[in-house]
Amino acid sequence: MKWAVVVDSSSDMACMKQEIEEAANGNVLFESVALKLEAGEVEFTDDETLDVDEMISYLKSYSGKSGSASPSPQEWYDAFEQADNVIAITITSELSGSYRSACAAKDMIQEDYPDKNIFVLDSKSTGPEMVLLARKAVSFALEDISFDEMQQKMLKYQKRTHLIFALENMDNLIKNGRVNKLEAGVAALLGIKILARASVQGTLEIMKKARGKTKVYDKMLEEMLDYGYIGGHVVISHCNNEAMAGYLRLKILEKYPDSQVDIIRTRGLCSFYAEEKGVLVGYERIEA
Ligand code: X90
Repeated sequence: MKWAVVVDSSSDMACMKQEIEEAANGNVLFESVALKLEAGEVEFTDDETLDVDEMISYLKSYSGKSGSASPSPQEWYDAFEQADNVIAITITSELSGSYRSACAAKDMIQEDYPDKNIFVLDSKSTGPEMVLLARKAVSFALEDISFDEMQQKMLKYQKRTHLIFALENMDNLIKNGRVNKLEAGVAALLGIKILARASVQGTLEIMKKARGKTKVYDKMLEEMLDYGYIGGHVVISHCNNEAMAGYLRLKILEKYPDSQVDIIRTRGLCSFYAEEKGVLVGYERIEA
């Protein structure tokens, strides 16, 4: 196998292996490497076998300490070993050790297999923006481009992809130190939704706070348009919020009827941090 595209499970892609490999006619290998969620003695592995609803209801009934863990270098290594050319796409290195783990795995592989090429891309983001990046990497791999071209093209494409999200609850982000407590604090008040985005550096940047059922999603679309969205691909990932994901999709299609808007469900990691009703949107901007 010439190319492998490997993501971590923060991309919500753990169940997409078959679909992606079939669409690529078996010419590209796809793997998702799992992060883990821990609640006391119980551990959830964010792979294709995880029952996300069961995890969410367990966490609802559990009041102790909970957290997450990035994949080990060995887990990345096992995926990297399967191809000659590999592109790995990780959750932002600002919030997780996943990128560092993948880089350690790359060093191990290059000791053992000096001829393999591994490119580890820090998405500076997560969730649906990683879906856009991974899909693009698969399509470049099918063009049979060189390893250097893959790196250049992906870094160029990454400049055009973006992540914006609306959250109703930031408890797990705050408790695990992934967001500034003072900044987020007011979100704890009932009925307030937070609009935030992945900053250029890959940190969580709070933009607005809004009340009301649809207001935050209207603002989200306004921000997307301000930021250069003119009808490219959009991937919406939601945690039990089909209604608002659908609402947003409709609004985008009203404005740009030809755009492709896919809706997927958050899996383990993003369900844990984005929490019930969280909606994450990855989109493409105009060419810089
Ligand atoms: O290594 C680990 O334990 C994983 C830690 C991940 C922490 C943040 C996950 C966020 C998931 C919620 C909002 C998106 C924030 C993106 C900012 C760049 C989804």
